[in-house]
Amino acid sequence: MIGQRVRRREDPRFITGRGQYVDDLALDGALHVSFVRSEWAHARIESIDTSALEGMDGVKVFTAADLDLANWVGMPPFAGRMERPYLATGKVRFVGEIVAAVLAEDRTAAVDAAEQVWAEFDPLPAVTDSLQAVTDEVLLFEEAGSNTAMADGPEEPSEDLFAGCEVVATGEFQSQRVHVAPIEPRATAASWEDGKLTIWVSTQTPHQDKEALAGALGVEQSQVRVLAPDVGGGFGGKGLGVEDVLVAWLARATGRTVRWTETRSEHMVAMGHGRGQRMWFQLGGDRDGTFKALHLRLLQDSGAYPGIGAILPTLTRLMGSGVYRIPKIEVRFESVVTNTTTTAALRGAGRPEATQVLERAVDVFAAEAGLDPADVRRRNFIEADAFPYTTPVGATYDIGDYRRALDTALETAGYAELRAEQARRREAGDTKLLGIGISTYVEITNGIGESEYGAVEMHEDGTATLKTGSFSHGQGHETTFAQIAAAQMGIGVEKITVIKGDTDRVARGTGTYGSKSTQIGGAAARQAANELVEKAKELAAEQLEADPRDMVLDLGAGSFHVTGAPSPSLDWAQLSQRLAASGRLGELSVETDFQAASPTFPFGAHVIVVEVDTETGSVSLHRVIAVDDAGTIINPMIADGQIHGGVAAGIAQALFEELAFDEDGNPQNANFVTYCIPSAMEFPQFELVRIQTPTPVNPLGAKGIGESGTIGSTPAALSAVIDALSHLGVRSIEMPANGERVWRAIQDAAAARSSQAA
Ligand code: MCN
Repeated sequence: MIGQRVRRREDPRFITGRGQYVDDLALDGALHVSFVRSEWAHARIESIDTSALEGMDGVKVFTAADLDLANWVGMPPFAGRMERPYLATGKVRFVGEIVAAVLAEDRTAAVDAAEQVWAEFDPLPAVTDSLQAVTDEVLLFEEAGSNTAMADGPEEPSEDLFAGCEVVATGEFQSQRVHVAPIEPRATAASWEDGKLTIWVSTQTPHQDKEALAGALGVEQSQVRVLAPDVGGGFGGKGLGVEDVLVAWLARATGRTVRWTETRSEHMVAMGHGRGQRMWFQLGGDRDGTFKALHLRLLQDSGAYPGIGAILPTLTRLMGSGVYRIPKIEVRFESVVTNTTTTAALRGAGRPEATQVLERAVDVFAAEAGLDPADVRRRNFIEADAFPYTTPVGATYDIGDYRRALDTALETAGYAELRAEQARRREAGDTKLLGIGISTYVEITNGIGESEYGAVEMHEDGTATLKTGSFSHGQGHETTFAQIAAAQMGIGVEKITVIKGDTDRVARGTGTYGSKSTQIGGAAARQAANELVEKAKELAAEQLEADPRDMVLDLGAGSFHVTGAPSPSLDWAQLSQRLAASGRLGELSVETDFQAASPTFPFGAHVIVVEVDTETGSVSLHRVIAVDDAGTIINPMIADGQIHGGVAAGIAQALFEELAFDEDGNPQNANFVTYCIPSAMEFPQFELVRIQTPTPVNPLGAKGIGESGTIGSTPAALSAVIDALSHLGVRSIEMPANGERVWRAIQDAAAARSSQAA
């Protein structure tokens, strides 16, 4: 079962339109909420006039004055300093902040009524850039006295950090703000019955949401049931939001079921954005390519109300050494608030930024030392016999073979031939130049070494239910977790139903983020299945009047017998039926928690080849080679799908996507007409090569795969564009590197060449 390309069991449901998302729920008599959102990025609220709604049939309106909720706190360190009122009070701090909630009997009536709310604002200067925010000239939270939400590390490198370095490569790098963009925007519905809240949320973390909801609403956790039905993607961005709490509160206040489904353009300003980190690097070493010291300065744009986005630089710092042996590393980070949508987690969350800046630094170093970028990487790899390896920034890598990953990628790419083709085109004066980008990465999954819940129970017909505290919102756990349990129990995958996302049916859980589900949720499923097998052996021994110590499970047949004597035997169904007959079937169930010993560190190497049209700046992808190591692979088909999605998302940041704001803080492209999400049309067939270095950290040997593609691909794609133009003198291009920006880089380099010649 482990390592088999079992087809995703959830797909027939999705493909035939039978998925059940929150917005599909038939909730008779529900009120619809429409949020009135600020069109100002930074302004004092002078007044909110709702009088036009008076007398409108079935319409109710709520402003901050009506609420009895304490403020929303994005993360504990920001409590008391930078909190968000659920409905704006005093001032608004970003375009999209909620000013009022309007309820009506149907969705269109709610939207129409919301348009009749009139608020007067007194505009304030907007802080739209982290560089501007850090000056503190305009403050978002006057009482906090600073726009800095969080900062750590020495401001300047130690005096002797680069002592003895023959080369110090320096540069600036911008990991621009991008959208999470799941296919399903957020949607929530809530109703109260006998003091108990039932809330349906499009989320990744049902159990954490239950705890947070209980806290926010001032009720016991037992008074909250969170149900997450099918979720159309989360990519790190879906968890409990202010809107979800408001919907629950409004349902309580009105005594009615209340529901909300985000529109796409609302979603683009209201759900947390990803990335938004500006970085400066100094990488020092010797002319032969050996690294000696690294300094990073990270400036995170947290958006208006700091939350998880503000603490992500700690992960960037943690992964600051990458796959390289760098004796000395110093990192300074600051997270600042700006008058923009709050930043949050997006596939990779803090780790892509580390790989992006480090791989850029390595390329610049290689160029300055006059060395091949692949050779520089090889010279500095942490070698395969060095694990476990602790970096100067405090990460202890479990296991890796970085050299093998790069060699495999370059061999698959045909590196020497690609370089020859690149040279041929340059010499021929071709206007379609070839660029080859290399990236090697290591990332961290199950970052804080969490535990996860798993339970298995047998039914009379020999089928089983597997309950997990992980949550699948596209990853395919219904298939892979069933594979894991089936492998231990010797029954077919189709006999195991995976239950998740219902806090009344699944006792506890942490949800899904940080690509941790397989290594802890999957490991919990395995542990539960194993414990069930042990219980079943005892119960079968009792039935067969044998010594439990002699009982074995024949995994091929899924039946229990005495060792060396295949008959008599009892298969799972027979055993279950016998136990059910005596009212003892309940004994065939197990609940357990798997505690991981530590995080795991998946790694890989990506090679991306692009063609750059020097006349237009247009970039097209020529080849994408991805070598990713996530240890033991449970289902190669699903793992490939994860890499495909991840690689596409990573390349999208490098070449296509960017959320832009004007100087007043107005989003410039908050819809799918102007925000450039690439489609399958833009991508070549991905060439995936798998290597498997099982981790010693869990019995499955599995590390996470959900984010690796994103982390490895962005630097390779950007580097390929710069590489194509390096002989023209182009040294750096900001992301997304495509079209006008590339064309300008070519023109600027030409101008610099001619002014040098003059
Ligand atoms: N898998 C495997 N072998 C491994 C590791 C994983 O077969 N060694 C399989 C798993 O069993 C699972 C899938 O690959 O079916 C992803 O597993 P894992 O790497 O454990 O990641 P999670 O399940 O915890 O998913 C989280 C991860 C994250 S953090 C983001 S962001 C992301 C991603 O997954 N968001 C996604 N992939 C996504 N895929 C879809 N379709 N939608 C999202 O929102």
